[in-house]
Amino acid sequence: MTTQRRDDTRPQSVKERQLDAHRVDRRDSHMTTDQGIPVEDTDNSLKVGERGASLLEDFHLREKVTRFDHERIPERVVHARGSGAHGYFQVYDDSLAEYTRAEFLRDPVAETPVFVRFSTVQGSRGSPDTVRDVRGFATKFYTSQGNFDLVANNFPVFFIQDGIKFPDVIHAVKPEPHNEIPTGASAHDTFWDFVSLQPETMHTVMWLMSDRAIPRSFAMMQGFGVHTFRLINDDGRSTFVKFHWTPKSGVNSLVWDEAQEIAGHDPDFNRRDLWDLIEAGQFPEYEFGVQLIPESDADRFDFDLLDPTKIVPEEEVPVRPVGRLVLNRNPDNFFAETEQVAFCVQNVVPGIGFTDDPLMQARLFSYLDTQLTRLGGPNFASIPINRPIVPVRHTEQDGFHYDEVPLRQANYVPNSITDGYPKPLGENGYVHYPEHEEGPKLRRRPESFADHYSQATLFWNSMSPWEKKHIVEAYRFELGKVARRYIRERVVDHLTHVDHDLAVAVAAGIGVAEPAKAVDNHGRSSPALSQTNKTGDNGIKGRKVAFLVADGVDRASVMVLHEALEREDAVGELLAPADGEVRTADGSPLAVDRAMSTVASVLYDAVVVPDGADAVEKLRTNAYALHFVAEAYKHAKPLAALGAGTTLFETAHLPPFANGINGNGAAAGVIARAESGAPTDEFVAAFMKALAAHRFH
Ligand code: HDE
Repeated sequence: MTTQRRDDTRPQSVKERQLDAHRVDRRDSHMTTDQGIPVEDTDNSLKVGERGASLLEDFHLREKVTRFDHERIPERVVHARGSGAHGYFQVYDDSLAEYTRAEFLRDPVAETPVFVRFSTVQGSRGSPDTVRDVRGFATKFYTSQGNFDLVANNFPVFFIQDGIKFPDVIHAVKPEPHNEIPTGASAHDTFWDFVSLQPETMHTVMWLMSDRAIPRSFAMMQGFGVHTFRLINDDGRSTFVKFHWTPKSGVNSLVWDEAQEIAGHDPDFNRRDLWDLIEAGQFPEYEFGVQLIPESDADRFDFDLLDPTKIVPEEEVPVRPVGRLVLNRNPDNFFAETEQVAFCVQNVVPGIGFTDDPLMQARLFSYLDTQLTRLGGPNFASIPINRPIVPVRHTEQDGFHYDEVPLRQANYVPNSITDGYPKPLGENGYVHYPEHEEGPKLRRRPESFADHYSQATLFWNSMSPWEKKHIVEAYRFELGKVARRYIRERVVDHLTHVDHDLAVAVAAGIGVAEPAKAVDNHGRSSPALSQTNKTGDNGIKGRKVAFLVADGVDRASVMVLHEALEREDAVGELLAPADGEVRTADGSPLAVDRAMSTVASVLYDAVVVPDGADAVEKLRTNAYALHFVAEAYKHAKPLAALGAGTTLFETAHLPPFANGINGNGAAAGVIARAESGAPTDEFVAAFMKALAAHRFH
C-alpha cells in the first residue's frame, strides 16, 4: 500500500516504492494471529468458566504475551537516542566527475533517496535530547551502485586518534559503572579523568564545551565525515576528501541553562522539532561540501591528514559546495525505520575509498560487528530500511531471519550449474584503492600525531567573545561536577597549553589555583569555526515564536506579525492563561494554541507581547507570563512588544526599552513600540531580522 506522502511536489522514489511493498495498513482487514488465524476476542483469555483457571491451549493469549515479552532489542551501544527522516540528495552539477566514479556524486539528474538518523552519543534510548554531547548525523544514500553510508557527527574531529581507545573513551563518558549515573552527561569524574590523562582529547573537548554540543535543531547543525576519505576517479586516481554538511538554516545553538530546562519541559525537543518541521513542509536542508586535497599536497599541512583529531581549516582548503540534501518525509514507524536502520562505515560505493586513519579502520570493523548482536544475526541488510535499491546477489546464505528463497542449487563459486553466476564484475566492481604499503608491524603513534594542543588553540582563538564566555562557563560547570580535585587540576594544566586566559578563567570558577603561563598562544584563527559566521540563507524558516495573549488583546497587533511569520515559513503560537480562545479588544474570538502553563519560553525562539491594555493588565499579574518574558530576555532571545505590551517588560523588571527598534534606544534584539496599533513595516522587518539573528549576547 502507499502511505500518505508529505512532499507531493516530487515523484515517488525507488526507495519509497520498495518500502511500499512492506508497508501494512492495519485498517484493511480484521485481526489475525501471526499464523493468519482470525481472532475471536482479544480482551479475555480462555478460562474454565468465567472465574476459572486459564487454559494453556489459548494460543492467542500465549502469542500476544510472548510477542510483547520480546519487543525490545539491545539499544545501540553508543548513539542509542536517535531520530530519523527520509529525504533525497542531489549534486548541483557533474564537476566531481573528474574526481570520483561514484555515480550519485557526478550525475546532477539523479535524485538519490536517503535516510538520515540524528543522535546523541552518551545517553540511553530514552534520554533527553538537549544534553551536552556530540550529535550523530548518519546518512544512508540508496544509490544506483549500492548503499553509501556517511556516518558523520556534528563535530569535525574526534576524541581519540586510534580506534583501540574507543572502548576506553566511551566507558569513561558513559554513566559510571557502579551507580549508572549520570544519564546523558559528560560532567562526571570518569570522563574528565580520562580526558586529563589523554591529551589527544583536548581539541574535541573544546568543541564539546562549546555551544556546538547543544544544537537548537538538527536542521541547524553541521555534519562532518571527520576522517579523510578518498575519492577515486575513472583512471584510478585518488584525491583526499573531507565531507561536510552545512545547514541552510544556519548553525544555531541553545544556551546551557536553556538546554537543561528543556530536558525537563520537553525531553524530545530536537526530535519533535525535526518531526514538526517536516510535517509543516519546512523541510530541513543541508548543503553537501567537499574539501579536496590532491595526494601530492598531503604533506603540506602542519598536522597529519590521517589524524582524526585535526581539521583542515577552511581558509587553507575551501569547502566546495557540490550538492543538496533535503529531508522531506517522516518515518512511518520508529522501530521499523529509525531503530532498525544500520549504518556501516564500510558501506562505500565505487569511487569512494578509505584511508589508513586508525580510527576509521576500527570503525570499519565495529559497525557490522555490533549490528550482528543488535539486529539479531547476519541478515539485517535485508530489513526494508537497510535494503539497497539495487538487487543483492551473492552466495552468502542462511542464518537467523533469512528471507530469500534462492532458486537453483549453486551456492558457491566457481560453479557451472548456474553458468558461474552470480559473477564478480572485475574492475567494474568495487576496487579498493591499491595504496602501496610497507613497514614493520608496530603498536606506535607517528610523530605527526603528537601535537594535541595547536588546533584546540585555533578553535579557541576563532570564537567570538560570547562563544568564549560559554566555553569557559561549560568547563566550569563540567569540572564543578567532578568530585576529585586532582582531576580538575590536571585539566586546568592541559588548558594552559591551549590558552593561558582560558585556563585562568576556568581555574577561577572551580577552586583551582591560578595556573602559571605554560606557552604563548600561536595567535592563528579560522573564522569559519565560529557560529557567528555560519548564518544560513533560509532566513527564519522553522523558528518558533510565542505570542502572549489574553482577553482584550489587540487583534491587528497579533495578526500582522503572525501572518508575516507564516509567509516566511516560521511558526507563531498563541499562548494564553487558559487554552481555548480569547476575546480580542474588538470582541472577536481568537483561537489559543496552548495554555501558558503547559509550555515555557525555552521552547520558543522569540516572544511577542501584542498591544491591548486589558490583555496586558491580565498578563502583568500572571506569573507564567512574567517569567516567560524575563526568561526569554535572560536567554538573549528576540523580544517584541507593541503598545501596552511594552509595560509587561517593566513589570517583569526588564530594563526600560520603549520605542527601540533594532537597537535604537533598546537592548539589541528587543523591539518595542509604545504607540498603539498594528506594527509598522519597519517593526515587522526589525523583528524578522532579530529572529534570523537568533540571539543577542
Ligand atoms: Fe561510531 N559507532 N564509532 N563514530 N557512530 C556507532 O554503530 C565506533 C565515530 C557514529 O544513527 C556504533 O550501529 C568506533 C566517529 C554515528 O545508527 C558502533 C569508533 C564518528 C553513529 C560505533 C567510532 C562516529 C555511530 C553503535 C572509533 C563520526 C550512530 C551502534 C573507532 C565520524 C549511527 C552502531 C546510527 C554508531 C563504533 C567513532 C559516528 C559501536 C569503534 C569518529 C553517527 O559500531
